Parts: sequence; C-alpha cells; structure tokens
Amino acid sequence: MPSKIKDAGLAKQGKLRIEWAETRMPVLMRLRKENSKSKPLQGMRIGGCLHITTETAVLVRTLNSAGAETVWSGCNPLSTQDDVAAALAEEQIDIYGWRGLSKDEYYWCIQKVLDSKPNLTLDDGADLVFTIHESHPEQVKNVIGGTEETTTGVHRLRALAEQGRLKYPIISVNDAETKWDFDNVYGTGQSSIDGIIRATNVLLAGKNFVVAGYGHCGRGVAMRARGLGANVTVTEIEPVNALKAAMEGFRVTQMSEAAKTGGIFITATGCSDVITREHMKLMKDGAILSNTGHFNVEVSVTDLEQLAKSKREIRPNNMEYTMPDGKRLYLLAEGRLVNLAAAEGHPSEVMDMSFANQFLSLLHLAKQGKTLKPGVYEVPKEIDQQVARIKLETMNIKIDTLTEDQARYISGYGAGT
Ligand code: NAD
Ligand code: RBV
Repeated sequence: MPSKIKDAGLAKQGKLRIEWAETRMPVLMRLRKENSKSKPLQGMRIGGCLHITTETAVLVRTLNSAGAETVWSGCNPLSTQDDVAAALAEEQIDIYGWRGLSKDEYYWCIQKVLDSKPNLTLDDGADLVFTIHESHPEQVKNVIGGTEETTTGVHRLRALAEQGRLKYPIISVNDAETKWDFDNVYGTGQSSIDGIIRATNVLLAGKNFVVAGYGHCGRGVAMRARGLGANVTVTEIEPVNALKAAMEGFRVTQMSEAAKTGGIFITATGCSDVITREHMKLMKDGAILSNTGHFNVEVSVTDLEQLAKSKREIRPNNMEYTMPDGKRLYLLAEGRLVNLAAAEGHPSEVMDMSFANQFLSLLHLAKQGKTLKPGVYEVPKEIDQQVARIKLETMNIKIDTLTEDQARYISGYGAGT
C-alpha cells in the first residue's frame, strides 16, 4: 500500500500500544463485533483527517472490519504517533502522516486522502472538508456525507453553512452529549495536565494556574489543576461561563490581570490571540505558556518570537524564550494542543465514547446520507443514548427504569397539589 510514514520499524511497538487501547475501548470493540459479519460499510471509502493515535487506530480497524476502505491523514502537524502510523501501514491501511510535518507536508497528506476519492469524510478541525470545498469542488458529487470531531471544526462548518457554501451533510459528532460532556471535559482535563507535566515536570501544588476559557475543555482543565493543588484563575469573555467559574470557587479576572501572577497558563477557547505581547510583557520570569484549543492561534507565537532576544529547546516540547531584560518564558509544544503534542492525547476510555459516536454516525450516513440536504446535523439522539447505555453496561453500572405509574406521571405532569 502506498502509505507515507516516518519509520516502518516502529510497527511492533505501535501494535502493542493499539492492543492495549483496545482493552480500554469496550464500546467500540462491541460495535466492531456486532458489525463484522454484516459489513454495513461495504462499498464506503472513508477519507479521514484525525489525530493518528492508538485510539484512532482502534476506530480505523473497526471501520475496516465493518467493510469500509479507509485512507487516513493526521489533523495536526505534531500529534501523529509514529509507531501507530507504522502499525497501521503494516496492516495495509493507507496512511499518510508523521510527527513534525511542515504545513506543505500536512496538506500533501490531505491531498493523498483526496486522491482516493472518498465518499464519506471524517474530519477533526474541518481541514479536509475545507480542502474539498476550496480546492476540489469536483469531488463533492462523490461524497455522501461527513462527520466532525471537534468544537472548532463544527464552528467552521456552521459558518460555511450559514454562507450557503457547505455542499454536503455533516454530522457534528462533537456536539453529542456522550462526546462533548466527556471527551472535552474529562479527556482534556486529564491529558492537558499530562502534557504540561511531561514537558516540564513541574509541581502543580501551590502554583498559580491560569485557564483561559471556561467552556467544556477549560472546565475540565481547571478542575484537574485544582485537584493537584494549584490555585486556579479563569479568564472568560462570556458572562454565564464566567459566573459558573466564579461559583465553582475559581478566581475570575481579565488576562491582563492574571498575566502578572500566573506561573502556568493554558488556553482552551477556540479563539485567537488570547495571550499576546501585552500579556507576555507583564508575566513573571519562568512563566509557562500552553494551549489545548484546536489551532495554534491562542498563544501568539509570533509575538513571543518578536519579543525574545534568543530561544533554545530546554526539554522536549519546551522552548525557552529569553527577553532582552533576561526574563524567561517557556512555550510548550509550539503552542499546539499540548495534550496531543506533548503527551498521548485523551485516554482510550473516553475516546471510546467519542469514536463510538463517530462509528455510528458514519453508519447512519452510509444508510441515510443520500436523503439529507447539505447542512450541519446533530448526532441522532438514539445514537447518543445507545453509546451511554453500552458504556454503562461495560462499566457494570445499572440504572433504574421508570415504573408504569412513574411513566404515566411524567407523561403529562397533570397532577398538582
Ligand atoms: P466551548 O465552546 O465549550 O468553550 C470555549 C470557551 O472559551 C467559552 O466559554 C468561550 O466563552 C470562551 N472564550 C472564547 N474566546 C475567549 C477569549 N478570547 N478569552 C477567554 N475565553 C474565551 O468549547 P470547547 O469544547 O471547550 O473547545 C475549546 C477548544 O478546544 C476548541 O478549539 C476545540 O476544538 C478544542 N478541543 C481540544 C481538545 C484537545 O484534545 N486538546 C479536546 C476537545 C476540544
Ligand atoms: N482527541 N483525540 C485524542 N487520543 O485520539 N485525544 C483528543 C486521541 C480529539 C478530541 O476529540 C478533540 O475534540 C480533538 O482531538 C481536538 O483536535
């Protein structure tokens, strides 16, 4: 198969890590078993642009086992796990990606996916869909539909749809409750702290830890940083979310204020220029800057480069910038998603739910996609419920069911005092 990866020799290690992930992804593994005979994805060519991780490998194997052909690229220049890419290539899966891609190489990999003329797309951040729309509109006629994994990608697609430019139906997997309320919260909470620790090995206890954005991801990161003993400050632009952070007991202030005392910063907003030169000038010597939002636009790397008189890589994924007055600031993972670039991304247990939604949404599109008009669609409620039900079963958790009387009571809520 014509894959392009870094080092085929890493396949053995990759296979072991994928096998480990499979032991932690019971929902996806059950769906694999249930669909391996009937092969409902037979005839589907799925073009994927999604972080090449052990969890993604479990998804890819599941899609193939259900009859699909898959062609894959990573969705971030720094998130590909080269051993996983090697393992998938050895399994004859067409895969294009390696850690440390240049921008040109990144889009070359996406182009290779498009050369296969996919009829379903799976995106994380919408770069694949945008490339089809902007550079290969002739491919739109082949595509039945697509899915989108992350908040920023959904924003980009909704904007495209509002301008009347989105040409096929896309399911916003991110917005499923069993994705957004778990992956973004608990996944990002744990794995972003993991990335910061691997890149720095600093003690969080007693540190002033600043989280920009108190949405799903920010909430998870703030919660876990507090759990490790940090003093957490939140910055926001949205009043309700700022209030939620305040009532959760976090200090809420503006970035220009937080900049003066913060020891560790992390952005989780999906917005640009959240930490810029005006903030960097106020920061203390030794401050650590990181991002866990989808694109590397939240911490202004350009500003940091311009302010600094020198830089050196002091540890893997940790660049020391020295200012003319001798002050040092540390940027992790080039300002890219710190959890995927400096650690391994979210743990398998939580990706199990995200990717079960992906799998079931792609099955839904394979069956019904041709009847849908172009637009951004929610994950059908039944899929969300199915994922939650199976996850609970695999966790051996039982819940109550309504009695007939209860069902009658809540059907009309007619009974009062
Ligand atoms: P969200 O909409 O739930 O939360 C974003 C929050 O940021 C909102 O509360 C918003 O008001 C706030 N915000 C926006 N601009 C801001 C600014 N300039 N300053 C301060 N706060 C600001 O979104 P989310 O699901 O938390 O996703 C956030 C980002 O993280 C997106 O880019 C998403 O794609 C990405 N994401 C990354 C991972 C990961 O693995 N690292 C996981 C999931 C999502
Ligand atoms: N994400 N994937 C992983 N281990 O494969 N970790 C995080 C993994 C996804 C997550 O679903 C989020 O929405 C997206 O990466 C941001 O690019």
